[in-house]
Amino acid sequence: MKRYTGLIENYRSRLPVSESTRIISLGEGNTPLIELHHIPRLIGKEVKIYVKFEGLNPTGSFKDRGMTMAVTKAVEAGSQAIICASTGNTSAAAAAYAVRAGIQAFVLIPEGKIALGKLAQTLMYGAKIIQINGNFDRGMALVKEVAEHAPVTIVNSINPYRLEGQKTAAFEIVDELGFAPDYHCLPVGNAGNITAYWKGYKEYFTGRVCANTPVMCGYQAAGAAPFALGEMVDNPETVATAIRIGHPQSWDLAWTAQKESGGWFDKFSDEQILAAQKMLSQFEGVFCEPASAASLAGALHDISTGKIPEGSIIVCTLTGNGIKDPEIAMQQCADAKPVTIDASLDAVKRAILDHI
Ligand code: AN7
Repeated sequence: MKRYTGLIENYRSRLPVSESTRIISLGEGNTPLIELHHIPRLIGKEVKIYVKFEGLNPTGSFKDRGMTMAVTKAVEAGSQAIICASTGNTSAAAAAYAVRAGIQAFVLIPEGKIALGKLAQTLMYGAKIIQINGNFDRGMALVKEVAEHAPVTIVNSINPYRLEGQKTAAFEIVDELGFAPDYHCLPVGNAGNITAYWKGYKEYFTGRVCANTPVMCGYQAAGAAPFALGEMVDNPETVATAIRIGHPQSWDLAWTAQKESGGWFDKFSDEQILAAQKMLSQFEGVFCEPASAASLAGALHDISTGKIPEGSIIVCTLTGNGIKDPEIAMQQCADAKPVTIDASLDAVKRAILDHI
C-alpha cells in the first residue's frame, strides 16, 4: 500500500522542491471529484457536472494546496514568521502550516467579516490575529507595507509558490478523468485560484499532441465583482465573505487566463449563490461554504442559457467546507428548525411516521 503524503510528494517533479527540501505537509490534496447525480436531471439538461470538493482539505479549504508550498519554501529560505491578510480561509491555512513548521503566523482580518468556523480554527492553531476596522483590500495593502519593515514572509497568493501548489488541483482532475473538462467554473476573489488552475492545465498538456484545455469561467458575487464589471470595486459587499474582495491581487494574470482559455467572468446575486449552496446540500449531500457555491450558481445559469452547451463536461471547484460558516447555514434553514418532542418511544415513533 502506498501512503498518500500530500501534494508536494505526489507531484514532486512538477514543483519547485529539491531532494533536500523539508516538506511541510498535512496530507493536503487528493480531494474527491464528485459527479452530481440529481441536479442535471432537475434542470433537465444533458450535461455532466463534477464538483472538486476542496472543503475536504486539512483545514477545510483549497488554501492548503498553496500553503503547503508557500510555507515549505519560506522555511527553506530560513523564514521564522509568515503573514497574510485574509477573508478567513487563508488565515486558517497559514496558521495551521505555521504550527506544523514550528514558525510564527500573523494574520490580518477584517473585524466582524470572518465566518465563525474560520475564526475559531485560526484561534485554535494559535496564530497571532490582528483585526482591523477595514476590509480585506485594506489589510492586503497593509501587509505588503509591513513586510518591507519586518522579517515576515507574505503567504497571500502574490507569493508565487501559492499558485504552484494550487495548480495541482488541475493535475488531479486530468489524472482522474483522463482528460480535461470542457468548462471549469470557479468562484473568484483575488483570482489566484483561477490563475493557478489555468497554469496547471497548460502545464499538464505542454508538449502533448492532443492538448485539450478547458474554458475557464470565473464567477463573482454581484456586490464584489471587479472582473465582471471590468474595474476595481471600493466597498465590496456580499454574504459570501470569503470573496468580499474589490481589489484582486491577480488582476492581470486572471485576465490572461480568461483570454487564453476563451472564458468569461460573470456575477450573481447573494440569493442565487445561497440557492446554489442549499441545492448542493439538499440534492447532492455536498455542503460547501457560500463563496464556493458561486461556481455552481454560474454554471447552472450558463447551462440554462446555452452559453455552456448540452453535452458538455463541467467541473465546478467547491473551494471551502460548509461547516466553516455555521451562521449562514442556520439562516438558510431558519424555516426548518428541529422539533423538540417528549423523550418517549411513542413520541419518537409518531415523529417518524409523520414523515413517511
Ligand atoms: C472559499 O482567505 O482570499 O480567487 O483571504 O476562501 O483565489 O482569491 C479567500 C478566497 C474562493 C477566492 N472561495 O479565491 C482569503 C481569501 C473561498 C475562498 C475564494 C476564497 P481566489
